[in-house]
Amino acid sequence: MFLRIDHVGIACHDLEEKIAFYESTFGLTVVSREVNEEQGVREAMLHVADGPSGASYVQLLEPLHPDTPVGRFLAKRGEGVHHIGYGVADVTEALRRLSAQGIRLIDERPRHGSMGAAIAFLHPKDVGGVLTELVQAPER
Ligand code: V0V
Ligand code: CO
Repeated sequence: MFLRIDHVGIACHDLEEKIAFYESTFGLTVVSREVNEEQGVREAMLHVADGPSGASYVQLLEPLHPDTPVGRFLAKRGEGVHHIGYGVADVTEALRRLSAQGIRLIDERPRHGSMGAAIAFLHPKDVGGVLTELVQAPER
């Protein structure tokens, strides 16, 4: 079902500060910066590597408000890994199969994600405490 790890989402208080850290420490490059009002985040994608089924990234996430998924996460747990995003060929089909297996879907239908992707989240309580995101990259 999974093609690759598309990105690791990391929650932080100060996006620009964390971008500077990842650039200077690991030599990563920002390829996209977006505000996603629906998800309540300001986020940046930093390119890590290219593979046969597409690229992988680190996604740095700063909450737009405290009362958002990432805002609540920071208040409860502090900065750190927030979710794993797996690349899939067809997010709608993946949701159908996972739902049939009894996995609780946060999103019944795909949402708008970073860099034009279609995304959907699975509930962490049904994935061993890991917030899991499905990512269908746009056609190129
Ligand atoms: C919360 N919980 C988590 C978690 N966030 N567990 C693992 N990983 C996380 N990131 C646990 C939390 O400890 C609670 O467990 C329980 O889930 C309910 O949490 P809550 O404090 O009530 O928090 P809520 O109201 O935020 O609900 C949690 C969920 C929510 C996961 C349902 O955050 C959500 O809908 N997330 C999906 C959307 C999202 O995260 N968007 C931001 C990334 P206990 O304490 O009861 O045991 S946007 C993105 O990645 C984009 C745009 C992209 O990739 O393109
Ligand atoms: Co993400």
